[in-house]
Amino acid sequence: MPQHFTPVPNSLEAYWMPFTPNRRFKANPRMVDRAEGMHYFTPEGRPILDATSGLWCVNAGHNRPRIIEAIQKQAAQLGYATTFNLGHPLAFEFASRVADLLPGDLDHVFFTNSGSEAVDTALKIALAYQRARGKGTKTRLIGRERGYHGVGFGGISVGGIVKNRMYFGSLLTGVDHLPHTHDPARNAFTRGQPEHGAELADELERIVTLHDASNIAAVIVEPVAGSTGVLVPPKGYLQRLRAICDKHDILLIFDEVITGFGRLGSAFGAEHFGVQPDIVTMAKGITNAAVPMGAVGVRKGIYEAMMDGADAAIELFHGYTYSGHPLACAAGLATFDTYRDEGLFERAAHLAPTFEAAVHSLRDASHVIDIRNIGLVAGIELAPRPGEAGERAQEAFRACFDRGLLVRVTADIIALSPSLIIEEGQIDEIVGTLREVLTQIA
Ligand code: PXG
Ligand code: PLP
Repeated sequence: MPQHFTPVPNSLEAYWMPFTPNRRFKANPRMVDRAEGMHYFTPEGRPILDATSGLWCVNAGHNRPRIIEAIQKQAAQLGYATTFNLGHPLAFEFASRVADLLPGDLDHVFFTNSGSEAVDTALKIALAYQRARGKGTKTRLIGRERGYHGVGFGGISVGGIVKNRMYFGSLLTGVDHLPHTHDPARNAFTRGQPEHGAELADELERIVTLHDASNIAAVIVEPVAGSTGVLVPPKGYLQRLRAICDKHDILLIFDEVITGFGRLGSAFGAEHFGVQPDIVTMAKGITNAAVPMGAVGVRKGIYEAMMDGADAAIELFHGYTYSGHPLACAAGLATFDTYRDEGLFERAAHLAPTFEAAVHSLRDASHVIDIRNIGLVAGIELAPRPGEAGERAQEAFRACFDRGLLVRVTADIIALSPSLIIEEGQIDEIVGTLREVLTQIA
C-alpha cells in the first residue's frame, strides 16, 4: 500500500474543530451520525430534538428525500463543471429562481459557497460598482457592532464581534461601525419588534458628516442580528437606515444568511420589514444546507452599471472554483420546490404566534433576564454567573443535550431557530425541557 494511505486509527486528534473549545470537546465529545426531520440521532441511536435547524440552516428539516434524490441524480449526471467561461443549465435555472424569490428589482445573482464568501463578494461588488459608475472615491464600508458577517477578512472587518476580530491584525481599513440596537433597559421582554431605538439609525448621519458621503460605498447590516443573540430591529429602524442611505447615495446591503428562506415567515427579511436593500447576501437555507452554497443578489441597476461601466471585457474580476456548483444548484432547486409545495414560509408565519407565546412563557424561569423573538427565532438571555460569563449558558446547553434537545448558545444567550416543519407539540417539548434545565442548573 502506498505510504500516504496506510490505515490510521480513528482519533479525534487530527481534526481542528471550528469555533469549538477543542481540548474541552475532545475530552468529552458529543456526536451525531444520522438525522431525519426535526431530529438528530447519536451513534447509540438516541434522538435529539434539533431546536437550531442545524446551525440556522436546515429550514425544511433534516434529510428531506426530495433534496437527497436531486443531489444523487445530479452527481450521476454532471458532478462538476466550472462556470468560468462555461455554463451548465442548473446554474442559470437556479439563479432565475433565486432572483424570482428576491423582492423588488433584486434580479441578478452571483453564486458563492458560504455566507462568508457571499459577504466578501457583496462588499467587492459594492466597491467595483461605485468605481464603474465614476464614483471611485466611495470606498468606505460601514458595519455594525454585534454584527456577524462570517469569517473572511471583509466579513470580520465590517462585523462587530470582538473575539472574531481581535486576534487577526489590522483587518480592512476604511471601516466604521454603527451602534448595535440592543437596549435591554427600554426593550426587555418585547414580543416582536421593540418600540425604542429607531433613532440609532441616525448614527449613520454622524458618520456621513465625519467622512462625507462622497467617500462612503455601502452599509451592511443583518435585518435581525442572529449570531450575537437574536437582536430584533426596533420599529422604524431599518426604514430610517434606508432613507439615510438614499439621501446620501450609499448602498444598503442586507445580510440575510439567517433571515432568508422563511425564518421570519416570509422569503426574506427585506419583505418582512418592507425595506428594499440594494444587495442581499444569502447562504444556509438556500440549499437547506444539503450542499454548501451562498449567493449575492443585486438590483438591476447595479448589474447594468457594471455591464455598461466596466473598463475590461470581464466586468467583475471575482469568482470561486465552485461558484454555481452543480450539486448545490440541484439541492437548491429541490429545496425551493420543497419550500413552495409545503408552504413552509407561510407555515412559519402561522406558527410564529404559538412559538412567541411558548418562549415568553419562560419569562419567570430561573436566571432569565430577557426574551426576544420574531418569526421562528428566539433568544433567551440568562444572567451571567459573576466572573464566569457564558458558563451558565454552556451548562444549559450540555444539560439540554443530555435530555435530548439541541439548542445554540452564544455568551449567556440561548438561541432557538427550529426548522419550519416543527410541530406545536415539539415547541412545547423545547420549552418544557428548557424550563427543567433552567430550574436545575445553578
Ligand atoms: N452572515 C450571517 C448573518 C451569518 O449568520 C454568515 C454570514 C457566514 O456564513 P458561513 O456560511 O460562512 O458560516 C453567517 C453564519 C451561530 C453561528 O452560532 C452563526 C453562523 C455561523 C456560525 C455560527 O450563531 N452564521
Ligand atoms: N489557492 C490556490 C493555489 C488556487 O489555485 C485557488 C483556485 O484556483 C484558490 C486558492 C482559490 O480556491 P477557490 O476557487 O476554491 O476559492
